[in-house]
Amino acid sequence: MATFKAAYQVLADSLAERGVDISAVKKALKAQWIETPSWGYADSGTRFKVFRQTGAAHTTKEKLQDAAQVHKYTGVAPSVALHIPWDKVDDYAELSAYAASLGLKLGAINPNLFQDNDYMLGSLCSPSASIRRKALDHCLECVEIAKTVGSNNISLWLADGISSPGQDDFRDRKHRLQDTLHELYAAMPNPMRLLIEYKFFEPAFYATDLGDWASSILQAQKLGPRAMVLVDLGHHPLGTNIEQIVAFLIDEGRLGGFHFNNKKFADDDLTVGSINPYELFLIYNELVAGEQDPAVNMDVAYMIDESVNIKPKIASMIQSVVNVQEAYARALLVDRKTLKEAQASGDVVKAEETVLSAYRLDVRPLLAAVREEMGLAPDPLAAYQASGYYEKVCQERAGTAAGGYGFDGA
Ligand code: PSV
Ligand code: MN
Repeated sequence: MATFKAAYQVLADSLAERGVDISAVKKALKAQWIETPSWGYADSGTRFKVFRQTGAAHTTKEKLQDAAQVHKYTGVAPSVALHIPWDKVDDYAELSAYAASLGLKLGAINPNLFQDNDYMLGSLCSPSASIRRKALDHCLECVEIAKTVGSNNISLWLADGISSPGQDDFRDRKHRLQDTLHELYAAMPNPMRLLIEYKFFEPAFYATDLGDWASSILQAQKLGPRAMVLVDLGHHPLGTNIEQIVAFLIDEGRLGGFHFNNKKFADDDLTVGSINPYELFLIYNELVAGEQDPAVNMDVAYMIDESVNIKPKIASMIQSVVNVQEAYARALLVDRKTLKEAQASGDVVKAEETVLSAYRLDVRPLLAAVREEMGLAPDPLAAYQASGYYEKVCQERAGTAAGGYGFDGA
């Protein structure tokens, strides 16, 4: 990174030649906001094994301390999502003040509807009215927590589904969900939003109640304008064109949230951009196209939802944030005028080359220059690794009780 200034000048000159307003690009990059998840700092793994890491966070306050490191070195990760009850505390106002003392805000509140034995047949879709009530009460508890900590997002991943054909009636379940979500939505004060996440598989073996973006948007449209769809990159069948889903959701005014991660096979929760950076860029290409369209109104909560199993958590989170920044920077540099002209004239090669040439740009010197203007080190990962924080917490946390992600049997 020592030489980033010379490389930045070359890039800046070529962009200026193209008529790019570099200060506007830098302004957008400085305003980027990427939330990180409390659970991404704790031990996690698969149902087969959760490997314990000495440096991983055990308590919610430790998770916040680690998240503060990610923000300290990247400057664009100022909020942290909570998962309840993994992050249950007696005093949420005190937790919020603690977060503020670290320079953080508390972000999306995630109810947990998947780790209670009562939910074997479902939570908000359960055939049992009393279990639906229990699940709903937990969601309402999360609304109260959101009010206390000043969060405007309830992020709902519904693990409900059925595991054998014939087990339950699809349409009855859909109606039960409509009713329970209706009550939840009614309890959410404006401007609080319900972000409805979908996932096509897991944990049910046969069908999932919110398995795709269609099932999420249908519910959102029935609820009202503050019910939106949340796209988690790991929740689609292989081969799905996620950028097209993103474009459609933007067009419908229903893209409310993002969970960035990457997958090779399924919901692997890998470091963002580690497997398919081109897909990430193409998604950002749609996001920027929406942002720059005066006819479009976008309010998207961008979050990382990763749970790497063997890499150190903070370092991976910094890699993810940086990869998201790079995807955004490249998408901001797509020559949209040329792209539109090529699309209109049917020049397929030129259109593709226009997109690809932005993807091929090395935007690291640009981001280094942006960070320098923000008073940050040009290379966040190197700066964090040189800080000695990880070695310090490894010593401090060695031998403390394992906790965190909440998988039992680990
Ligand atoms: C489910 O796979 C998910 O993506 C949801 O967002 C959960 O809340 C999160 O992961 C943590 O398990
Ligand atoms: Mn998710």
